[in-house]
Amino acid sequence: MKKIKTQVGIIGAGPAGLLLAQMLYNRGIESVILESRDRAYVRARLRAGVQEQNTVDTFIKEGVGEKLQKNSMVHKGIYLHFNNEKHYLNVEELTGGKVVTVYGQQQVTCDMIDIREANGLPLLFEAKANKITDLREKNSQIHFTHEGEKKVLECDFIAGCDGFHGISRKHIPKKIQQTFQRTFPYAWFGILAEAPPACHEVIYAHSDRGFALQSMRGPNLSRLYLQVPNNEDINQWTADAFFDEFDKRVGAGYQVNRGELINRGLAPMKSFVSEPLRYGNLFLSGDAAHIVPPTGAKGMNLAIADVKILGEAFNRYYKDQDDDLLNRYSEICLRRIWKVERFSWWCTTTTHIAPRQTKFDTKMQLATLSYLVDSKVGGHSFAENYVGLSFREQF
Ligand code: RFL
Ligand code: PHB
Repeated sequence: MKKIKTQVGIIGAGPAGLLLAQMLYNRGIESVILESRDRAYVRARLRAGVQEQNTVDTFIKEGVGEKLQKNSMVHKGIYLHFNNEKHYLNVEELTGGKVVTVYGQQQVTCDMIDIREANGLPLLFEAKANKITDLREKNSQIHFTHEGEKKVLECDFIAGCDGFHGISRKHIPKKIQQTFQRTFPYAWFGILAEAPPACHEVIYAHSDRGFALQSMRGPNLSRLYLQVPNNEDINQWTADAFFDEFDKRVGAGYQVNRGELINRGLAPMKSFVSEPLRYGNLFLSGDAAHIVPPTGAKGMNLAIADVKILGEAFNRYYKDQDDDLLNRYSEICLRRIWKVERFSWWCTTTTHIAPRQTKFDTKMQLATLSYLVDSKVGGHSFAENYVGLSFREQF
């Protein structure tokens, strides 16, 4: 069986795995990325759009932010629509100057793949990790299949960056692993339309008909979402039916710009955390350890926050033989993870209509939204979370 060796074996070429590999490269640490999907699939996967300042700063600092700086859009606030009224929350003002950046996860993933390949560094596509062994020994092994052959990657450490459906998390023994979860009784039907966004910033809309969200991926690309039942057959929807429903939900006279639908997908909504993030030589990062419902745009940002700490922890280990940050990795990340889980759960339950919701529940949602736009304190708390919690308490 073919055996390769590296310092850090990374499972998964999503934003978490790719950024970690880049951080390690910048610090002179070797890594190999194993990715089960093919290159074209990974490059085309449409997902997140809104990046916190922390995330953008990290991409720039690690040398993968050049295209992002040229082609992204800065958003200084959000529109909240409810009760058929439009309200603006000036996030920049509420946070003393912080903003978010709209640049597709798909684009930043492509940028990181291009940079890794241009540097001639190992990134194996169609390389599926099947099993991990010897997690508590000096060296651990990832057993994977590549080019029809079974192979082994031997490493000092393994970074499980293989998303929610990956294999890494399953290697933490049940007697030490605790999981916490909540599924929501609705999903997001998301489309990408060839049409200029009718509003230059993101709109979150509460309506009796269900939630709607307008975002974008460029000056001529609208990214729109509608709350739908979990089992919705999204292929039944015509483009016009989608846009008609969208306008009704956003209300306040809003009219979306219509165009050809170039992508459609159904995203389930789930909150999930697995504790701890470490077992022996295995470290989980990103969706492999936790997921949030997409309302509030936190999933990728949280993945990047984990990696920022893990990359630094590996650096201290290899540079100074200091394993203190590796030992505290799980605890440090979990403090942030639970705050972000709370925000995403709160954004979701405040703006979506649950199947058996009462009129009282709806009044509570509307009062909460109204408090956000009428009270400086309410707005401030939302804005602080939306732009991304500070890292100050963490290292
Ligand atoms: P990923 O991106 O899922 O990458 C995991 C990678 O691991 C590979 N893999 C394996 N490779 C080898 N062997 C195996 N056995 C493997 N098993 C899996 C997979 O093929 C994949 O390439 O996880 P990562 O890196 O942790 O990144 C997490 C983010 O992708 C995710 O949190 C966000 O997309 C969530 N999200 C959003 N996050 C934001 O920060 N801002 C947003 O605006 C935002 N919008 C969204 C979102 C997610 C959405 N969906 C589709 C759930 C909007 C939507 C609709
Ligand atoms: C997106 O652009 O895909 C997006 C924007 C805001 C969200 C979630 C997703 O809250």
